[in-house]
Amino acid sequence: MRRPTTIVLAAAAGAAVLTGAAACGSDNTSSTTAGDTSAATTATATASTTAPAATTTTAAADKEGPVVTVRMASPKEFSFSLAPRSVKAGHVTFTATNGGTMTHEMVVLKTAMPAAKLPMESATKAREIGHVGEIGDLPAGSTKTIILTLKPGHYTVLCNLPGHYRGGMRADLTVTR
Ligand SMILES: [Cu+2]
Repeated sequence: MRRPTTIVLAAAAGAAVLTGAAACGSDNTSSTTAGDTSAATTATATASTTAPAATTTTAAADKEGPVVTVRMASPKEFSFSLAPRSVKAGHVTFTATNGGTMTHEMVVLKTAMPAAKLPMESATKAREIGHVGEIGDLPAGSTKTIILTLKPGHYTVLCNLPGHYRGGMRADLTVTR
């Protein structure tokens, strides 16, 4: 029944990490953390003191994941660019800024189709195959953010307001393991 104080601290830190992981729905993060916590419990007092600090840092970095900056309507009204164009799988934060003079949107599709080759739903809109998330109407001059959980693969990001996809508002995004 005698438990060193450090073990208690390790368990508390582990619980905090699990709570954070549950909030953004990542099974990977929580299972990894559980493994680390039990390992820490059986390890020496010295080892368990360092382990929770490391896992807490990882969970914080995982929470929002890499950030993709989406530049819309700048420098031209139908300009559309992503930076970076390749990110790691998991939670990905999209921050979209509409630098133009009309409303735009940002739709994320998981599809092998290159951004420039989507099938058309009508004369003015692309078909939204593999839709995984979107920022709806984004007024001129505003910025919005969404966090999506993305699996590895090819994605097309576009504005699908009538005529905007054809106008050039589309970009490829690669998600790696
Ligand atoms: Cu648009």
